[in-house]
Amino acid sequence: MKHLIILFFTILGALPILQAQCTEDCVWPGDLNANGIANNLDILAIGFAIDETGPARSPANNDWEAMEVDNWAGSLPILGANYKHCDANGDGLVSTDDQFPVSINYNRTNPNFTGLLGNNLLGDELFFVPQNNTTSPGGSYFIDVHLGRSDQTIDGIYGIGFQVVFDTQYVAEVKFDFSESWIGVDEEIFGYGKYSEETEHAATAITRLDGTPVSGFGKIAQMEIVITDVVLGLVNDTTACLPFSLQFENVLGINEFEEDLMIRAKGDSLTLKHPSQIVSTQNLENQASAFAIYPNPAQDILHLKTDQQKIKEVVLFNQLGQSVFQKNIPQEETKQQYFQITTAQLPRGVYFLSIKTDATKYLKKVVLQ
Ligand SMILES: [Ca+2]
Ligand SMILES: [Ca+2]
Repeated sequence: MKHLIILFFTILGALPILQAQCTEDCVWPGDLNANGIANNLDILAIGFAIDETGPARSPANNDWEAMEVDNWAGSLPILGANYKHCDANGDGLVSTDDQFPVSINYNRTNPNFTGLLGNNLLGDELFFVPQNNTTSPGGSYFIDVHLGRSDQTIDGIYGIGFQVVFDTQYVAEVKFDFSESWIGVDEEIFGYGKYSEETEHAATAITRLDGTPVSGFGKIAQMEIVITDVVLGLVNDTTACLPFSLQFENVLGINEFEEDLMIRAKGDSLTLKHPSQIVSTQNLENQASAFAIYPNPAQDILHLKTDQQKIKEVVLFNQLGQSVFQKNIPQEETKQQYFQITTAQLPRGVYFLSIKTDATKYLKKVVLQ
């Protein structure tokens, strides 16, 4: 009898959760525009469907599979996807939270996929304005992305998405900042950024949320591309330089009717250098005056102190570009204006101290003796 009971519950446990088999116009969590792929351009759909409500999905999980959902009242103006697709997380409401299934299922495709949306047109409407053309291992490029020029304004844009392609072997992280964007500020817009090594590109999308397009020119976002601590080709060679090129791909700028504005884009090329070149070629000594780094030369302990800025990250690397010490400082900690590194165990010689604060980033040559 005991065995029969165990058998009964074993069979019960193996039964799949009953769910209607989807055969037509199925929802795939993260493919908001129903073109067969989850990617950054799906975020543009949120600009049209925001605050729409309809039947929730059951189960409301994020598994990349065809799910049955009853149709909602509206649909995307041109792509035609019913708004049920825009409710990517299945809670019955379209909100900016529907970005999360896009990130979870990023770049996944289903049998409906026939090709990427967006253009690769060449021109100078969308372009990079690097704030620093040169950086080194462990450093960052800060790159403003501009759309339109004073003599070539962009008229009636509602949303834009694009991918940025570069050599991902050098890149540790990419961050996007939308706080200064002529497309809109604060609650007027929603900005999305995505980077992971597997995607082999950084992707972003910005959409307005109020149904009203804007016209203008200038900065729409800033990208920070963080370079890995060690770059092969710069190790052991203080004179080496490597090109770091950036290209736009799959650009889609749309108006409030979802019509393609055929935005033309232009890439750029930056330079990666050995850290010692950065120190010698840029006047970072002046910048570093906001810091007290002492003693230098140092023996057992190196002290850092700032006047006002809060220290976020400290990395010490050797002349080979190898990180020998790294510390991220949680922002809730209060003593961020003072930090010390124990250097007693390190070989004597020249090092480079990289300090990131809430305001900027510094690189300082230090000597251990
Ligand atoms: Ca899609
Ligand atoms: Ca939702």
